[in-house]
Amino acid sequence: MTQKPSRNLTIAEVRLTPVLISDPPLLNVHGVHQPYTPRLVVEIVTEDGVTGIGETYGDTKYLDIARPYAELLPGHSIADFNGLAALAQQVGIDEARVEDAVDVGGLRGIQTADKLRLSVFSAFEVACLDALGKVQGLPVHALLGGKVRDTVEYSAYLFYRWAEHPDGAGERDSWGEAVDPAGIVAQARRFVDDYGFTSFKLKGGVFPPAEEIAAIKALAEAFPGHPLRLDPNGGWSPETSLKVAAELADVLEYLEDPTSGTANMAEVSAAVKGAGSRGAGGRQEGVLLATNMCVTTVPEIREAFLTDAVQVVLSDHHYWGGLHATRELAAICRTFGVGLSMHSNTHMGISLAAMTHVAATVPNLDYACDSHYPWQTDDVITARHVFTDGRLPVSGAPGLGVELDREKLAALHRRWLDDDGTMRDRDDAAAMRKGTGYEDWTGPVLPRW
Ligand code: GKR
Ligand code: MG
Repeated sequence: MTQKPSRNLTIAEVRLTPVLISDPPLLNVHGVHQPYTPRLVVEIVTEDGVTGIGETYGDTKYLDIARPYAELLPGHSIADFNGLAALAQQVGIDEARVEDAVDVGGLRGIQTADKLRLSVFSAFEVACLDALGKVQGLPVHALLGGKVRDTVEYSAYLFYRWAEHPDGAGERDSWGEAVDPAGIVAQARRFVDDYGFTSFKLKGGVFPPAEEIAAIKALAEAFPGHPLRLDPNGGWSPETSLKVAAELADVLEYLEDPTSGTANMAEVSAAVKGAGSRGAGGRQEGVLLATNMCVTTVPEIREAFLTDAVQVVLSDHHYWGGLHATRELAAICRTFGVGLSMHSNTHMGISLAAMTHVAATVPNLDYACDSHYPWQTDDVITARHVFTDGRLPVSGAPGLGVELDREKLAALHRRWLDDDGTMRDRDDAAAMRKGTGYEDWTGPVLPRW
């Protein structure tokens, strides 16, 4: 019997389109989101004319890697994931520039040349998976080994926020201000009504801890028994972290990055063992500590796990280097009995599709995933994802199961072209300085409390 000839998997063309997407004035320990944030859309076209798409950060430091990397790809196979990853190592990065580059105050952990490369490579890997899935008539989750669940649960990502950006810049949405417990509970109610989320994460590190404790207690009262998380992005000292942990031990699913650095996290972790409801996950006593700041690269895993600094790691396929790498991280976590959740920051529907596919394949993804998606009104896909009961269905369509809307892509790219340069790099501290009373803001000196 003759076999059908396989189709040509060779990369013919790579297209990179930086865009600016609107973002509400969400507050965090470092400042406030700017009215627009940069993302990069990657398209990979095979010699047979099949196109795959991916998405990642669009700040200058990522574009500076994506552009030379894209030039290396024509002639290589979309199925050669290891080879394509190795090629990324050929892109030279000026280490000094890595340290100097505008960053979001370490909200996503350390900044290294390798992590930048992985953050760029991830979008290309997703685009190749999308294209390969289309060629083979298989969804991305099947290329990763198959789904273990039909829907993926997401949590409501609650933010303290202003009603609008300073000076009325950008778009004004209908969410209004949330700067106190009542505002946070009202925001949570809308998340429940509009999307059906049943677990909640509050971005903290914005107000003195007593106010954030009050907000979590108000959520616990309004939504009894629902999983709650608080994440001040390393804004507290170990002492403050312990006080907050003691106050919230009975209601928190986990406490995320209360303090900065593995050593501080290990100190807090050791002290909260035995205090409260860490047994909720059935593993240990005390408040569980989670991170997307002190374990964001492979070299950081060993110390954090051996010192029991964290009990939950938030994966993120962007900076871990793609969907295969996320599955490797999951295997390491499984080996050490460390739980797995998923991190997010401002993104569009291509990334959400990729997050959902990989989450569907990981048996030990024990927690509802984070997603900023409900805060994003701009997208480049033809049909936006719709949450039902806080969940997204796992697509069975070939590839990612989302299609690029070229008109929307062009419009958001036009916004990037027209920008005077101020929005092309995310800078929450600069945005904060525009707020009334924060003119001298340079970002927090950690610990802030
Ligand atoms: O977008 O403000 C934000 C978040 O604080 C984000 O950047 C963090 O990286 O959401 C993230 C987190 O969980 O730390
Ligand atoms: Mg976090």
